[in-house]
Amino acid sequence: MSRTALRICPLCEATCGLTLTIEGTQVTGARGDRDDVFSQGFICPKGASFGAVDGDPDRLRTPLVRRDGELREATWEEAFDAVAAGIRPVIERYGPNSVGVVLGNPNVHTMAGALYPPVLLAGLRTRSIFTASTVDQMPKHVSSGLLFGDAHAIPVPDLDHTDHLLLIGANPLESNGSLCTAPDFPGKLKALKARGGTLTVIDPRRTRTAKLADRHLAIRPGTDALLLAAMAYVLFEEDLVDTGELAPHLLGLDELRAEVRDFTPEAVAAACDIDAGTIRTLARELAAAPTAAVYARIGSCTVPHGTLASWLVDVLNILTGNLDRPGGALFPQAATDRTPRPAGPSHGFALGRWHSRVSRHPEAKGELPISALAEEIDTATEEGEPVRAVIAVAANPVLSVPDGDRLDKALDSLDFMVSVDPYLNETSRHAHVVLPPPPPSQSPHHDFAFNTLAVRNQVRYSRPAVPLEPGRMAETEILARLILAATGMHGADPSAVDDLVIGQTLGKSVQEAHSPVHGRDPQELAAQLHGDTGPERRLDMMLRLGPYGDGFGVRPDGLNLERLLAYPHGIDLGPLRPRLPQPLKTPSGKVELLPRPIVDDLPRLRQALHERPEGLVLVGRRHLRSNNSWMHNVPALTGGTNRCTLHIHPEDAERLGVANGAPVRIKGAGGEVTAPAEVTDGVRPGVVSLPHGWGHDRPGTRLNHALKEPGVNVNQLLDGSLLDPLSGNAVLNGVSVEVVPVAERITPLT
Ligand SMILES: Nc1nc2c(c(=O)[nH]1)N[C@H]1C(S)=C(S)[C@@H](COP(=O)(O)OP(=O)(O)OC[C@H]3O[C@@H](n4cnc5c(=O)[nH]c(N)nc54)[C@H](O)[C@@H]3O)O[C@H]1N2
Ligand SMILES: Nc1nc2c(c(=O)[nH]1)N[C@H]1C(S)=C(S)[C@@H](COP(=O)(O)OP(=O)(O)OC[C@H]3O[C@@H](n4cnc5c(=O)[nH]c(N)nc54)[C@H](O)[C@@H]3O)O[C@H]1N2
Ligand code: SF4
Ligand SMILES: [Mo]
Repeated sequence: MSRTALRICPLCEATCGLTLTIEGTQVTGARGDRDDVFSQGFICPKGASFGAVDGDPDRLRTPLVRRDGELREATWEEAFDAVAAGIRPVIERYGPNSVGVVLGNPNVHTMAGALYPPVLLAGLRTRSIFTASTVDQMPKHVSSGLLFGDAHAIPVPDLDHTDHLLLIGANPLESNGSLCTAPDFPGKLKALKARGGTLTVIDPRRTRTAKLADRHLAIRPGTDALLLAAMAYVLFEEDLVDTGELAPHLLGLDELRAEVRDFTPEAVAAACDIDAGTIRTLARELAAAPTAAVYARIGSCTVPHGTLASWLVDVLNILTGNLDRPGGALFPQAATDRTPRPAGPSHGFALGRWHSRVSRHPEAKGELPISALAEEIDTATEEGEPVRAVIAVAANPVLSVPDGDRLDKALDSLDFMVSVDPYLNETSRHAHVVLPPPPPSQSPHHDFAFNTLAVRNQVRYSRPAVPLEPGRMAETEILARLILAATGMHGADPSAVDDLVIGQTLGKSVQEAHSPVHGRDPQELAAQLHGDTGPERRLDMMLRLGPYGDGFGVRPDGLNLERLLAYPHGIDLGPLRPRLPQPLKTPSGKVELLPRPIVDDLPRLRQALHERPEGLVLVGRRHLRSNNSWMHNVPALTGGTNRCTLHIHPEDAERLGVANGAPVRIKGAGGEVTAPAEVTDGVRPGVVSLPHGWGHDRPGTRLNHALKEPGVNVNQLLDGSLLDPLSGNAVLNGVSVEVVPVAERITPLT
């Protein structure tokens, strides 16, 4: 007997609604949910393989605990005993900073990852916090923090309504979008063109997205900040600046004009490999479009001037009056956002409140660069204790961050390590305890993070599609128990964690004048919460306090969990709407166009006008059927064009004597790897491209399919020393490499 169940897809940022076919407890099929209020039936090959991802036989079913050097199956009780026994002595002896917390990408794709890590960090009081953000979007957080006073206030392009999209360093036809949650991103780009709009793509590779564009410019990697600064220059010089309704909310426009003075199109052209005339055209088109949005992603963030590029993206949106207006770039308003407070000055955003111990990297958003994780473990200094224990949740830094070989050794040297991970992989194989979450079909889902980045306001919640298998523990409970074990409350009831958060949140809310529950009794409010589990009660609380909420009865037709459950395909909350000045949290209460740290970093960009490394530079790429480092174990998602090959332009291949399909050695500052060359003019001359997340040939893992075609780890080419200084983000794109053909061994004829 088969049945169907609805489930929001957690496999990328697009958050499509799926209709799963379930036989017994197995997911045997997945199709797009046509009635989903947001995705309306869209699905991609990854979503269609949900059942295979979910049912991968290599997923761990029970905890593993290291005994006599070997990871062995254990009970949950034994596992949490081992966690408490492993972490507490380290904290007691060496202090809180000796415990490193490493949070990986899938935390933004699970309810557990949204609700519990903040409690863990608060409980541990460690400053040794490392997340995937510093190999990804930290520059955008920092620029938003500086411009708007809130690192999480990230404007997203109004894809459904814009007339002109300038898309930089992103390839949504493969990635399905990022920091812009939009199911069917490809369809939205086609619709933009169908309604007469224009698409410009800036990317050193001629990607599938670039092929859709009206104009594709193959920029030299790492130089987007120069290009964007020159566009800002042209807007000022040609009197095209028109901030429209934004004007009263802006601070520093004249100072900005002075700061971009050196970045003339003529001055940046040679560095970017884009001619001055074209740069002027880009600026004029942006200004002339009835509405327009500049949107940039990975290729603009994981570079030496990531924060400046991220800042300039919003500067251009502001100078053309496109920030916060329909068709431009707007701030979404999610159902679980905090109760909006009245507009006005706030505390703003601080950077560098403390520094990493070894290389003195400034913190950003409370995090240290994940590139520095290895050295924080393996290097002693006089300042303080190295990291001696690691708690890794949904993270595979051995493959995702620079210099995995060094990290391998560092992790191996720890006193204690626990991984919350469904796989025994390149990173979790170092753990003393592995706590495996259930597969997504057995987990509830709500997109706390992605709804704050969605191109349309909406809210959806899926309960587990399949009941928890016997012997399984929900990831929410795993993390709650982990928090208790790590903070000296081992063995307490895990619901204590949810009750604590609920008590604190309601306690604060009743004291806030702008809260709908101002002056009420927190206990009386807590008693009104609905939900079968702690996390559901927390979701109910957030919905009720949120911008669309029922305010615990104040707005009777407002949102709460019960109402949301009555709409299994979700509730549409309308298109993005102008919100300024309410989201601003700067000390001035305005958009601070020219923050001090930006001014201080601009000389470095001026210097880049004259820099041009000799030789080849490396960029990454993503394949539609991939997801960072953890989907190469699913046969349905591997093979075909999804391969770990080095894309190289025919001119470069010829000059270097590289033949299509032949192995080449690629050398970088952190090491060298060998991969087959794929000669293609899809990448511009002077640039080679190797995808990340590969290199599955390390011993001691359980990834039977991935092992068959392991690929190589591109991040081994990096030594982790190249960072965007303001954000601590790793430089992963535009790094110098050397490529040499490997002399193929000649097999003697017998
Ligand atoms: N060279 C290069 N390197 C890159 C990038 C690049 O473009 N180029 N991209 C960077 C980016 S953007 C990112 S986000 C990072 C990602 O790097 P990571 O944060 O390390 O994320 P993943 O590689 O996706 O690995 C995720 C881990 O979570 C586990 N996992 C999967 N599902 C779940 C779950 O439901 N619960 C739990 N607890 N664990 C789960 C997987 O088994 C895996 O171990 O990589 C970065 N690295
Ligand atoms: N299929 C699939 N989807 C994914 C993921 C995945 O691994 N596979 N990962 C998810 C994650 S964690 C993230 S963060 C998002 C990322 O989503 P996107 O940002 O769309 O990621 P990419 O597809 O890597 O696109 C980055 C593009 O930047 C280009 N580029 C490199 N250097 C530069 C440069 O200096 N300047 C410019 N202008 N362009 C440059 C690259 O050629 C590449 O085409 O994707 C998410 N979705
Ligand atoms: S686009 Fe992303 S969310 Fe949608 S089905 Fe594919 S992987 Fe899932
Ligand atoms: Mo990412």
